[in-house]
Amino acid sequence: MKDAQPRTIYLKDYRAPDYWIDRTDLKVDLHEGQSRVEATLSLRVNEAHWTPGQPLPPLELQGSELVLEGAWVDGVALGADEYQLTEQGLVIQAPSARFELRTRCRIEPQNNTSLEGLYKSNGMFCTQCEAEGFRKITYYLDRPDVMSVFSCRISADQIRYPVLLSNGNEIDRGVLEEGRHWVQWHDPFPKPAYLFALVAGDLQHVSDQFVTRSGRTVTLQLYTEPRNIGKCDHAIDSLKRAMRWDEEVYGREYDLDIFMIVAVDHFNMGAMENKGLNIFNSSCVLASADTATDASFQRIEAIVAHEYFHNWSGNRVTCRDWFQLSLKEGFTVFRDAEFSADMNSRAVKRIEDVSLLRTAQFAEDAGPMAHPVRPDSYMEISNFYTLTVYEKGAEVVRMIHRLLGAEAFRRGSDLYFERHDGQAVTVEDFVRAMEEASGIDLTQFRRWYEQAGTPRVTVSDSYDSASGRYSLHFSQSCPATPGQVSKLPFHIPIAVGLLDAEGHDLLPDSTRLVELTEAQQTVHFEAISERPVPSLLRGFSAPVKLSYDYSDAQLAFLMANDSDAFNRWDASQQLCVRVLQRMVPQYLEGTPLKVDGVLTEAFSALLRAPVSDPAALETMLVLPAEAYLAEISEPVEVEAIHAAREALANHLAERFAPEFEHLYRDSQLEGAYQPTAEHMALRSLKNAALGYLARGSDAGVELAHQQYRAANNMTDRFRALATLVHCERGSARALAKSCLQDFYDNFKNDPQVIELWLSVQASCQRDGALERVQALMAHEAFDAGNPNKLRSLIGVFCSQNSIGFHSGEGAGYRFLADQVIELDQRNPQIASRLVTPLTRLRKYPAARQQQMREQLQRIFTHSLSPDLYEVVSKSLQ
Ligand code: B3K
Ligand code: ZN
Repeated sequence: MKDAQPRTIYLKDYRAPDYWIDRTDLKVDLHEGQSRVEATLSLRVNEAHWTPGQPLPPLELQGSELVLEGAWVDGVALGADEYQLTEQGLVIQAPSARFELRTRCRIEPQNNTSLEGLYKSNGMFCTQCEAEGFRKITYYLDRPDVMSVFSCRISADQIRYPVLLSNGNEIDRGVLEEGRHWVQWHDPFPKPAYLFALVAGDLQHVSDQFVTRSGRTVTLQLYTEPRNIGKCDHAIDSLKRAMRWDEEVYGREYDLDIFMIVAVDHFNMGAMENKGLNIFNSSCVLASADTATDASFQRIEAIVAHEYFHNWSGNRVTCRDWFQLSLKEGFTVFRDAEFSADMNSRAVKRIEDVSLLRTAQFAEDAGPMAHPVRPDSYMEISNFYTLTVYEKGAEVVRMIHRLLGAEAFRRGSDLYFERHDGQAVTVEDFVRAMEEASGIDLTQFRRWYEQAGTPRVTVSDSYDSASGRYSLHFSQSCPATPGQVSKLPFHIPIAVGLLDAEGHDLLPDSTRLVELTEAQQTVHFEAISERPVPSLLRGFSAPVKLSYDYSDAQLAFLMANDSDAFNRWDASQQLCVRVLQRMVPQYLEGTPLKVDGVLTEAFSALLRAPVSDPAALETMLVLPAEAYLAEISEPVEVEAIHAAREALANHLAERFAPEFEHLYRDSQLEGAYQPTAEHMALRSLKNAALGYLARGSDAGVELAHQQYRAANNMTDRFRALATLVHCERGSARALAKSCLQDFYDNFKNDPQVIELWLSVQASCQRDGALERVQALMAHEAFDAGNPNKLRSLIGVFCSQNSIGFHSGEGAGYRFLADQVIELDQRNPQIASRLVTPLTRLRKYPAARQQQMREQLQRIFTHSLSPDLYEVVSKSLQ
């Protein structure tokens, strides 16, 4: 066990820095062996912490894995007794209230496997500084409330690294001896160090332009390795749409003359919003019809927009400290979700986001790492880039939007951006701007930022036909989470509709927003002519678990009639969940699994109605995921859930074979591939139908094979492949094998396609899954140094292949523990993310729980990074 336990940092201990850094001038000299970083910092004491005449506080700079070669104060070299090197960094005594510190350090980016700080990916140099990576580049006040004007001079070999990029504008360049060259960059906007970026490589770029609404021309450039130059158009188009949208919806214009994106193969997450120089995981930016699925086209559009939107929500107005992370992330996810909803199907986007929230964020909220949207403590901040901070944080902003209305929300965001431009601020500043602009009191609402856990809302109703009064009785509670035993009531906006017997809305304007603020609360609706069916939490107006005792027939009624598209989908899911939950005990008792008739009838109505919205229909054909069914079960009966879901899917496949065949035929598209919302919707419906057809008959399997061979785009090809690989029918076996081989042979040089190839195999639940995953780890396509490959294979297996991961008397748990222990030495951030499935141990029956615990304990006997230490220790508590 590790003896030096990482320190816990508390929000309540926040203190402004003792010094500010007005200017940061970097000289980065890149080499294959040792690179050099010279940093000249213009320092100024924080006058709030110092009275003239008193001794100046020591300057404590953070630094990690740096070799200090020299330090100079106001041009004079410091002697060995004039500075201290500590475990955290470098400490010096300030000579005066303002001074200049120059340091020179050696670093070895080529040996930096953590992918944090300055590192190498496929021969190019790149950086990732958020949250605390800049301290691996030079000694610095590496905290977001220290905002500085940066300049950066990069020098490197001219042949290997013809392209040298940093933030802001290129202001000069020149040639040096020995085939080297340099480029000088300057960023006029003060920024925290986490937004610094540097790239050096043999890259090509595509270029475009955007004219802002005030008439300025901005150059847009996307840099990539030459082989990927044909995969840039979609990202550039997405960027232009995002720039226009932010002007129209938020009145925000881009501020520099150039906006650059660089695609990098080795990257710990999706992308990074460095000022003027976004760095992207290749899989989140590169796309072509032949190599990317519709899902990745949409993901790219969303992530490009997300990073772009950070230019205001994150960069111009940044976070005071990392506890405020959701200030930029929750707000920016809300912004990108609304952008995607405007570009595509609003209902489908909402359904996708809510599915993720309910499956994964609710699980996080119920697990050992549960934390508020604004956490109040952490050991390692990298562990807090979570679904809670991002997705629940976005839901919290969405609730503010709903409570205020679009116009007042816009006044609030204008006030926030204008008042805090160039500042590092807090969630409180954001909420206050919203309050001031709207006149709405959000005092109680702030609890959403402070209290962890998913609130439960239980609803019952009563109707008095004599007076025409219909009443909804609400009660709310929130389960205990680590460190928070009891919770106060939340301010919960609940959008309610009431349907008459014909399925029409009874309320004027169709929906009323109920604001729940008490633990128990009753709301009355007057002049209601008949007992209605309530449609609750329309559009998922709050991130809660709501229950109302619907009958199966009422759910089927809502599924067919609700005017709220989200709630039609939700009713279909709830009905499926009910049916599946009744099948779980049948499986455990060994009795035949029975599908209830109401569900069959509801599907019959759904499939026989004319298709008005193919995308929405597709979402209703997708059964609740096993991971979602697991989240709502306690204990999780893995095999029973799987068997029930399979039985239901097979039942629908058999019962509605002709309908699926029609859907399949009617959704065919002619002509060249287009990643438009309309075409994507038809493809997704067609491929959902194909999945059922292949379950239902050998002819369906053959259809999938034909589609695989004839496809003119990656969506159809990959969905056909996935259908074959996941199909339980004997006739699919050989076809799956040959198509997998064919797919590999055709795409082995394309990393993004190989990620799909790995993930489709990792998620295959047939017997022997662990052995297949282990064999793939030895395959030439796998690279344990690349996070995308780790996620596609190990991550997908452990989080999406429940049968494989939980089978073999804990063999899957041992496997994951082995991987995590090894990986922690190289890349702690990824190790600590991959371990997540083991942290859910308390959801499982005793025997499995014990096996999972043993593996967590085994991990804990090793000397761990702070990242993994925090997650494992909290899971074992
Ligand atoms: N802000 C980055 C995430 C950085 C994660 C650091 N471990 C990407 C984003 O959310 O836009
Ligand atoms: Zn973000």
